[in-house]
Amino acid sequence: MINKFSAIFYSGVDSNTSNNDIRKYVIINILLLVSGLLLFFFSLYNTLTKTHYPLAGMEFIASFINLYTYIEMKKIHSLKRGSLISTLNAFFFLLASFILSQGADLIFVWVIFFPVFAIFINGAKKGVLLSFLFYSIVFYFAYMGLGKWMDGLWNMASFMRFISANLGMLFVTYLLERSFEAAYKELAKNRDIEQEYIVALEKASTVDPLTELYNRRHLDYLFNKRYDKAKEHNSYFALFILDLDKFKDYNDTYGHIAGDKALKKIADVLKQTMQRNADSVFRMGGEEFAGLVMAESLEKVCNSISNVKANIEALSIEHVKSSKGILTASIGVCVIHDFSVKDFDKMYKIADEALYKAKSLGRNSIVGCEDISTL
Ligand code: GH3
Ligand code: MG
Ligand code: MG
Repeated sequence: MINKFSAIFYSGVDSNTSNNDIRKYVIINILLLVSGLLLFFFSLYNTLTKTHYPLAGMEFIASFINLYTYIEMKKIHSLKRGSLISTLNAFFFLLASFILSQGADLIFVWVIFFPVFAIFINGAKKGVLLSFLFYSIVFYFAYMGLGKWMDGLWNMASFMRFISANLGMLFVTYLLERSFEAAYKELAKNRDIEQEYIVALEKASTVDPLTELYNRRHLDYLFNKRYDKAKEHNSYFALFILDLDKFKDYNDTYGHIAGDKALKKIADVLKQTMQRNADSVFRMGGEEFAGLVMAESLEKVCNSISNVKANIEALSIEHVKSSKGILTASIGVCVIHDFSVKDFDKMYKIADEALYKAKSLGRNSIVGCEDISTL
């Protein structure tokens, strides 16, 4: 939660803005607001007490640009524009006040802040280049002022001290920025890794690893969505449970690995057959699958489910212990057309009972498709 005080320099940037950009954004705001206010104060001071009009006028203009950009940044969050305006502003204002003041009242010490802003806002490389450009002008004028500034007290020793202080600040700021950049890069890398984990976890929590069908947990979620959609379109809505016949025998005869392969093939058939609703087939566990079907007539619901059974048969997976000699499935269905009660458990129970009936009727059959249930 952002409190009012910290929001002065930070206000709602995009949630996918990088940490490094957020830092820049905050520094730009600090520069714009603080220097905007300071400049305003200086321009008043210079007008009222010093009658140093050119400087005062310049300060007033700079103050206006700073404060205007500060307010605008809160609305449009344009880092590019903010960086450009604040950097140009710092560059020209500091330079102009440095040159115009001619060493008076030590106004020129403010130039020591240039690298702090230039580097933090524009990054290490660009910031250092800008600082060098800035300081070559500054040092030139400082050199030209030798023996003249400060009533002639400005000498070679003060010039050298001035240079070392500024370059010292530049160097320290550069090192700081490089450290920040390295740290933020590391953070961004970690964020990417976390993102990958989240995607993998999301998948793991909804998808069955063997068949890549959605799992039981996801059925609960999708049931609600599909139910609402069917209700909206006043369609026929079915939940079916599909259980492979004599699959224990299949495993015992052909081995567990062959069993897994068969499960994958069946899953692929389910996906293909139900393509129109590809995300509506699920592996419930073991050799049991489920599906959600939505269609405008009962006939279409039944056709769709019959196709599933027929396509499994068409695979012709050998199963010597089954009565047909191939792997088959039994399917129990619950169809509704009255949407006054939303009850997954009840639909599941009806479909499960139908499945039990299909098994007891000799397997390889569909039960419940012709009857419309009320919940
Ligand atoms: P029914 O026709 O009555 O459904 O008989 P069934 O043998 O299919 O039923 P049962 O529930 O007794 O057996 C299910 C078998 O499915 C037990 C187990 O060997 C097998 N099975 C369950 N999960 C897996 C799996 O992930 N891989 C493999 N290969 N087999 C599995
Ligand atoms: Mg079975
Ligand atoms: Mg079973």
